[in-house]
Amino acid sequence: MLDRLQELHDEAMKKVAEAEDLNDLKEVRVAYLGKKGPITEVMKGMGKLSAEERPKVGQKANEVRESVKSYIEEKEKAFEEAAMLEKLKKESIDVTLPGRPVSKGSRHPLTSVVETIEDVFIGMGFNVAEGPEVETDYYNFESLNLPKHHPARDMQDTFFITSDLLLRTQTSPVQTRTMEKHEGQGPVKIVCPGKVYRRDEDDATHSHQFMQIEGLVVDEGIRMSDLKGIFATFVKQYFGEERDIRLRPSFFPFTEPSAELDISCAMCGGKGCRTCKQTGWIEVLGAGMVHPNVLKMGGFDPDQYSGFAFGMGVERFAMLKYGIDDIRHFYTNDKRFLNQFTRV
Ligand code: 2NL
Repeated sequence: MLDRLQELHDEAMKKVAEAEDLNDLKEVRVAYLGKKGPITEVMKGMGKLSAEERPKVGQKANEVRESVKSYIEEKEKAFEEAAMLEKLKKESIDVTLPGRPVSKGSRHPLTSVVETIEDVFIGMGFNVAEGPEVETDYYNFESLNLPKHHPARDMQDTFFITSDLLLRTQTSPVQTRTMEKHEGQGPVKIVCPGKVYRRDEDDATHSHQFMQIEGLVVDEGIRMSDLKGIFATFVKQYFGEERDIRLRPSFFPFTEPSAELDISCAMCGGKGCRTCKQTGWIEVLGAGMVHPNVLKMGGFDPDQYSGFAFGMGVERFAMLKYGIDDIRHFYTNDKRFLNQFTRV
């Protein structure tokens, strides 16, 4: 029996030595050390042995098992290490390879125009205020002297959400909200940039959603000449020193008197051309003295306070400054368009 065990040992050791991978080792383990293996088989016959021989065979069997087992484990470890090394080699990263270039984004032209305009007004002591795009009928219309069924509401076709909620048609509601916060105490000096919405057919010069900047100054003794002075400074800083301005009478329900601001045409220097339709002037914004009703609803006493307000379309300013011929370029995100503004 001892000889048989030694024979099995040598056989198993040879197979382990010949094993080429983990799978081969598993087969040897199952074949020789498993419950149905020959060593177990030999040990089952131990009952027939004498009391003297039994422990010897038992010891030998254990020795054989241990020896085979530790050889298998040793080789398993070696295979695993080799596999790991192979894997590390395969997955190693060449840190000296040049990186792939990441294309840099840039400010959207509308964003940079808004920021430029904001900066000019901040330089004249204005604060920047923002507010919600979903507004109530009260803030968008009523507080601006546009009661329900007023015909001038039709000037701004509106996206209604409910009978009382709507997408703001101008950023003026931010201004009436700011007036309320001042609780009748001047001065108020703000510009309000933001998206506004109107039910319009989109074409080269109209969009149902666009950017607006409105401004509001309320204090004691504010006059039309203050408005004109602020505009003269603004236009020269934004469009260039050589630009002239003029005011033309106009109408808005929230201002009285109201005016339209023109700037002298840069294309022809005021002589008249296609861009200015032969007038030498280009209309850029609407403005006026804040209507007493609007001051009152904003919490200001119109006998003590007066103010001026204005509103401009940001797209129009960007189009005039950069010679863009179609408003839709701002929203279609064509990189050939956007890439031209990486440095503004
Ligand atoms: C335009 C003209 C304008 C205003 C907006 C305003 C705001 C308050 C009070 C009075 Cl809180 N007025 N805003 C005034 C005049 C004109 O916008 O053509 N916008 C595109």
